[in-house]
Amino acid sequence: MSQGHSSERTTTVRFPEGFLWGAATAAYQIEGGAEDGGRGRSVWDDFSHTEGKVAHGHTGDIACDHYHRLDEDLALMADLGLQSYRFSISWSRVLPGGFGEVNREGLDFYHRLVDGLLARGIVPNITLFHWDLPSALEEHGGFRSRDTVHWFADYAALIARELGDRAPMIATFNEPWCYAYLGHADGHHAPGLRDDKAAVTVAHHQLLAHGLAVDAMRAERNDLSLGIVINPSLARSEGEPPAPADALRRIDGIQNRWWFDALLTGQYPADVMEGFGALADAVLPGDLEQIARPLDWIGLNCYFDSLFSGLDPDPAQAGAPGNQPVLSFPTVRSVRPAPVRAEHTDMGWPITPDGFRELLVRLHHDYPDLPPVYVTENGCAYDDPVVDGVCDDQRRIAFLTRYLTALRAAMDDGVDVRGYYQWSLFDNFEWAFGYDQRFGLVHVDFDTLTRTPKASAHWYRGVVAANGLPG
Ligand code: IFM
Repeated sequence: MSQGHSSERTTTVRFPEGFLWGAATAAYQIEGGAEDGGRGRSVWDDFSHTEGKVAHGHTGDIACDHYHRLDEDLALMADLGLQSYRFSISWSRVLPGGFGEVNREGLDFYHRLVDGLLARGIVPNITLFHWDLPSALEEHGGFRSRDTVHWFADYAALIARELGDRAPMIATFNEPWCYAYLGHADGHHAPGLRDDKAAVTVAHHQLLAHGLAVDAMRAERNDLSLGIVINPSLARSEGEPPAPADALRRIDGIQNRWWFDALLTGQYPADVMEGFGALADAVLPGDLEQIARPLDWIGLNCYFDSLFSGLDPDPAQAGAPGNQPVLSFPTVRSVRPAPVRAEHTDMGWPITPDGFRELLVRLHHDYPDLPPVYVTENGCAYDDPVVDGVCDDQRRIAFLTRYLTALRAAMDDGVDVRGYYQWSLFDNFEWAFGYDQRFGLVHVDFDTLTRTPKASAHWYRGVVAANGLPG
């Protein structure tokens, strides 16, 4: 890889000294090695091996084969000049049964990863749960069961004990909204349920598990830097008929306020609780106090504004495909996803850097106790081929330029952002989309597993080195 830009280079958008630049991945999306080293199964193994759940029947069995290519991948990270690497731990690799006997071989993989990062001057940023719940726990009711909350805290304590001395930056959950609602309300993700009450229960139990895990980890070590990763998104009306304001407020409550209110104010939003009614029976006295433990930082995964239209009242359109209510939001039945905008990524996601800035500023204003922020994910899917050894993904560079400019503007507006992680380091297993959606800075050929840094990887190396966007 070329040496890129020097830190002396003139930049148009500079970030504060000490700003941390990284890239992120998740265990099931890259590791592979599904059968290796004593790893237990997870709900994503079961889901992806169920016919019809994932595009083309793709699975994470091999993925990027990161489990077997650790040294090559560490060298790649160093070559990219990454200052930090955010990864998740496969719970079932270290605790095949979810609790009880530790799988030393699995744990050793993460020891090697952490040591390998530190040897290259890269700060590890661990996520404990990125959706791959051990199947053994799903058999006990998964996060629908309060028992799992305690097993998660035990698992967190184990990781703090084993890795916390060298990797103190630990997030409990990644995007608990997705695991709750995509996994349990609309069935698009593992474990594939369609049950609103289960979804709300899982939303709550993840937060409770977070709070217990924070205590359990702090009991192991008092020098950890603990956080959680949320995926907030502005809910907006677009198109005709307009989405009713009360539905947008409810969506905002479920996607955004539920998490931030609980974590930072110790209360769930009253309007959301009222809307949920008996769906929220899992919330017991004392839970909110446990959830609202002080945090060292909060991770935000930001991609796009959520755009909705109202349902078309024309009876002829009532059952038409584009007129379906948003199933993954319990009790929201009067809106549908807005038509895909002209300006979108391969995921069909709108490109909304102004919304990104507005969202950050809003969180800063609405939550006086918002801890320092890391943008733990941001990125885009584009399918650009490798031609003569080059993957010229100019659309990704354009996208990132706009989002990083918006991020810097939000910081000028007062938001305390300490770092930014590009999603993702590699093209990888994009959940129900299989390997169709390519988010990586590094292209992966899923036949040969050859890694090819894209143009954006070279560009990002320059951003990191210059601590800002090249002028
Ligand atoms: O790939 C996912 C990741 O696992 C969680 N955040 C969003 C990414 C893109 O969909």
